[in-house]
Amino acid sequence: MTPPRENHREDVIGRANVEDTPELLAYYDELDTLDTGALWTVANKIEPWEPASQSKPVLWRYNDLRAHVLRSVDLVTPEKAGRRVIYLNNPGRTDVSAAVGWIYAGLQVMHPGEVASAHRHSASAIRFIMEGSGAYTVVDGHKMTLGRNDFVLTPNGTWHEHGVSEDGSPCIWQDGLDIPFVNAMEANFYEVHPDLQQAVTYPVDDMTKTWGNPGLTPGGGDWDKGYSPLFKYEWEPTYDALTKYSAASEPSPFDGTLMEYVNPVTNGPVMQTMGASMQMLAPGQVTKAHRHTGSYLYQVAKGSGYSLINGQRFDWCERDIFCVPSWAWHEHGNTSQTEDACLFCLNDLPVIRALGLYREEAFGDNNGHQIT
Ligand code: 1HN
Repeated sequence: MTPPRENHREDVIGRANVEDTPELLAYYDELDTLDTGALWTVANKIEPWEPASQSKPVLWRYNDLRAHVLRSVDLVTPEKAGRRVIYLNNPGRTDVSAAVGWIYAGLQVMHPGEVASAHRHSASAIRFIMEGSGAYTVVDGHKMTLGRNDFVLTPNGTWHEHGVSEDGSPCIWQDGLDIPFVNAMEANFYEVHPDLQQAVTYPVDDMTKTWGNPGLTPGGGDWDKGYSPLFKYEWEPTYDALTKYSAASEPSPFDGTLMEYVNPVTNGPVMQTMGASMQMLAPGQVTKAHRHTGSYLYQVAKGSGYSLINGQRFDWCERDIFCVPSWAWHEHGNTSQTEDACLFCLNDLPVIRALGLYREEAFGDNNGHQIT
């Protein structure tokens, strides 16, 4: 797939190429006793020619996971477990419990009438509702009601708790957090709410009603936090926007019709560390392959199709989750000739972009399609 480049050879001039001798090995041992090392022994590893992701491309089929997630209800209580979650453990990232790159994700279940206690931490979260009715989240006193394909932000440092109303049905949602990243930065704090529950101090869904009106911003409304005041992003307006945008524009050859969720105050990402987008693939649409830096976790919000990731094919349907590791070639196809397909994507692009690390490349050969 990736055509080998001439300068990928390890013996190229300017790259470390020192053979072990008894004298050198003894020298390395001496350095080791002083908590030091010779750079040329690790240089090629710590300075790869291009990103070499530890993460594997993985597809998590909802059909396989759903029953296991539901079973946790009989096995543990929210009081004892804190949160009832089955997390996505990428085989290349088990050391940091990540789904891909530095992103954690899990499937959480709650039954009607259940409430999980309030807490806050330095990690930020995006909760995407997969099934059920009556789910809600309270963030710093703002209560958001949540339906299928809606998502809610619980940003860095905000008190948050979740529940499902008595008249609802069992709910399953995807939690996506930047925990591995915040831990890698060694900056994670965690605190339980002193009262275990927080008071709802604003009208229900006030943030959506205030900040979620297209083309309008509240008079005198000020907001200077590092995350979006629009705590909840709803499916209906998202799907409506994609439908209109796709009718008025040519799709990107790589992404189909893609829209990024934004903070309405800055037009930038919804949070400082994690961003989100929704992309629509028209019936029968097949994209060309490209790759870019950043880690991406996809959730199939609607439809069915497939993705080729580094030459491997993954067939997906609604509610499946799959990841595209940094710098992995990927292309998508909608296998339905009548229905569109929508992919929700959680990513670390805000970090990648803010640090000037974004790079993108189109697959040049074979008319832009990977050879499988
Ligand atoms: C968390 O706060 C939630 O609030 C879910 O529901 C999963 C995983 C690790 C750390 C915090 C939640 C989490 C989490």
